[in-house]
Amino acid sequence: MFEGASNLAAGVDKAFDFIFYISAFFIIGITGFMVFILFKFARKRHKQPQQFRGSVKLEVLWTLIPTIIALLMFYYGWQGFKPMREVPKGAMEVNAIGRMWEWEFDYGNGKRSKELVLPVNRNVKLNLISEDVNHSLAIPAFRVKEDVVPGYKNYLWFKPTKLGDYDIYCTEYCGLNHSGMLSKAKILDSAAYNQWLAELKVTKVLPSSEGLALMKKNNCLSCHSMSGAKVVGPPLNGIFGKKSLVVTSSGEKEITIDEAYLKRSILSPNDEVVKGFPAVMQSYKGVVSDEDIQKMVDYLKAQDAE
Ligand SMILES: [Cu+2]
Repeated sequence: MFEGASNLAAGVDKAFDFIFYISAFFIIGITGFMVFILFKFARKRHKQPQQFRGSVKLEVLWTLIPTIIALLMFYYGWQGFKPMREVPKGAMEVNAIGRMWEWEFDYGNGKRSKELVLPVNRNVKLNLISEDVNHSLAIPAFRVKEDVVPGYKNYLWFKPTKLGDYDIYCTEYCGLNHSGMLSKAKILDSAAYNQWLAELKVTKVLPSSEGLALMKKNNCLSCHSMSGAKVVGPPLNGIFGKKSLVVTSSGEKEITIDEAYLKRSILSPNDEVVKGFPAVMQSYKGVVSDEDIQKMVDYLKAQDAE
């Protein structure tokens, strides 16, 4: 296995190596023994095969030995796993946000980046937050992987021990572009990290995520992405104020996406459908209150300011 780059790597590698070598020993041993037996006890002409009854000695051995091996596997696995759930005091905290289909890392005070940048030799706790569906954050070089589940507070921690760039994957199938949900962990020395953080621009903090919560509640995000990806309907991020070609019953026309258009699109969605998308959305008239619609529209409006 490639070399680990965190304090947790040694424990994981030990368990992995133990299981790997035991497995290799038995697959070679059993196959070899089987081939040997095939030749040694091949049927000979005019000879009756010998008959056996059970053997207590053999049965005790083939129960005891595998039990001991399995318990040892558990022991090494547990030893590697236990420290992963015990976050040391004073660890720096970063929010790791998963959404269809990208990772974003939040260092506090509105500072966010798409790559995880960290100082070497410092304990880091990642708070795992999902904005939509189940994801899983995996950084193989650090030997860490944890599920990122909406509404559930999960975390992982590690101490990067080597400078360099390491791959980040999503390892829970989360839809169309799951395999493209990639990022990098960049480990810098502490001076370079401090400089990077100081130069990182503050992303506009959005006024309220209430609108987003309402959009989730009403299943808007089942068909519309907030990442620019095309799902069933057009993506909803950064659209406010933009021009768009729509199809109406009397032909195509160009409209500006303003508050009025967004509201019309919720109440009578099939009157003006963005070109290239099917007219399949249900009306939310009477389903969502005017007040809630306003909150969702406000949220979409704020999304434009980046
Ligand atoms: Cu994912």
